[in-house]
Amino acid sequence: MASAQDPDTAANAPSATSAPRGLSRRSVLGAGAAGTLALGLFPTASRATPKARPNVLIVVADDWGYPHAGAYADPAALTPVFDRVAGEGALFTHAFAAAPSCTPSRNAILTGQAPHRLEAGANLWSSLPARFASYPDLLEKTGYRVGKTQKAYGPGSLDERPRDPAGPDFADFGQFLQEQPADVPFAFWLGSADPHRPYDPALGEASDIDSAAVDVPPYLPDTPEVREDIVNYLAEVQRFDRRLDDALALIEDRGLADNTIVVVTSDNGWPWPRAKATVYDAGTRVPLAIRWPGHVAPGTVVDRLTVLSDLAPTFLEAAGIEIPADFTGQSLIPTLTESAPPRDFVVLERERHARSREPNLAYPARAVRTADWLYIRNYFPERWPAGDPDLSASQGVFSDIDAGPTKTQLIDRRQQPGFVTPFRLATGKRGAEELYDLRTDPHSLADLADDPKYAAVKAHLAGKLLAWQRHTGDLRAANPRDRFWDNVPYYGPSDVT
Ligand SMILES: [Ca+2]
Repeated sequence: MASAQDPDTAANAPSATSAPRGLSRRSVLGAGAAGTLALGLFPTASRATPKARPNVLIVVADDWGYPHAGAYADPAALTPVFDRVAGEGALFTHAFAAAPSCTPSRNAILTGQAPHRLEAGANLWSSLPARFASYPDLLEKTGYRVGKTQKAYGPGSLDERPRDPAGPDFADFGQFLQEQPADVPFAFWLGSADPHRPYDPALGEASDIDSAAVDVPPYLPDTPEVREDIVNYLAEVQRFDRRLDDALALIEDRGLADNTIVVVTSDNGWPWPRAKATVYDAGTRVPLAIRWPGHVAPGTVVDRLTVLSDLAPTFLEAAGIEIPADFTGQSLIPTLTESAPPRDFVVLERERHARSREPNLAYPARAVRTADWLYIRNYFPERWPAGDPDLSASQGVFSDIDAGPTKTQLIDRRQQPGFVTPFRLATGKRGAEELYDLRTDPHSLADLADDPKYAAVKAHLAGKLLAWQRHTGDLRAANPRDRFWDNVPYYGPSDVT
């Protein structure tokens, strides 16, 4: 068991071990320039009153990856509304989904927990046992009105719960607000299907996005077809951004903007080979902006490592509610309102994504992401990381990669120059450990795990991971090749990725 004396472990440990909150924490840490700005503005748990409690609006894209926004200087993405939210609040440059897959990532956002603590909920198309409370459930108990529209929890079965853990469903945010009482705070989840595949080429053609300007990362072949595929993705990102504009207009027209925390993010990285459903940055690193007038200084840029399980405790603390001691996420309020100490690492993970390996096996992995390094443990390296290559035609191949023009071309031309390496990077088997120096290799292309020069770094990061796993009750700490997630029910169709 890790001890509280171990700063590396405490950096990403359950909130029970973190410093006291509110004014006591501020006095412990001292108030820097940002803290001075915020001092006295944040309603601490002891001072919050029902009327002061902020509304919470989270707007969640589906498969929108970092750095595909204007605020991150992407050369082709057009996201003026996201950029505005970030400029009026905080832009996070190192935010990570807890898992590179819809269901476990959304579960982590909703519960404040690392996916491995959520039993079946670490898998795609799974279930979430009722004993895991969501932040909307906890807010509702203290008087918040909660609701959601479109994709929130899931995909998966809700048979074990009374309703979606994000709250009751509404046709849209406008309908929800029409019924909103004046003196009651709300928490709303605005889900979107953008920019999840499949794409409509007409949307891309109608956009102003320049295919010559798009950034094709080095793990993909740079072809006209891939560029067009990226344009079509960015067109859906742009559509998501317009929808965000509509939501902001609704709260601004009603005079609610000043007391509403607006969070804009995504559930996992973009749906490309060696991206979504991997624990490389392309699968886990996501856009994140948080606007909270009067609490977060405009133009704040947060480089601190952040994981989306941090959002639930953030919302609870903002509402003046005690954060459950077993949350692995950490409230972002100290980061947003004062100078929080650096976080040494975050842990990212995956279990079963699509139905991709007969007989419906997972590809379990855990990753330690520091500012400079990415260390990965693959617990079943004999399995195919992107899915079996030899399934029947009806089920497709490499089914952890979403179907689309890039995947089709990559497979069709896999033996041609320019495609061999991207195909291997996307589909080839991986070692039991991987190690990447992100300072020189931001796309994690050159695995250093077997290089003796890096043995000490690898051992150091492996130690951090194991300590954190023990601290958070990950069954893979004691039994790395446990079969639990291979065997839990899968509720999705067999041919969906
Ligand atoms: Ca997703």
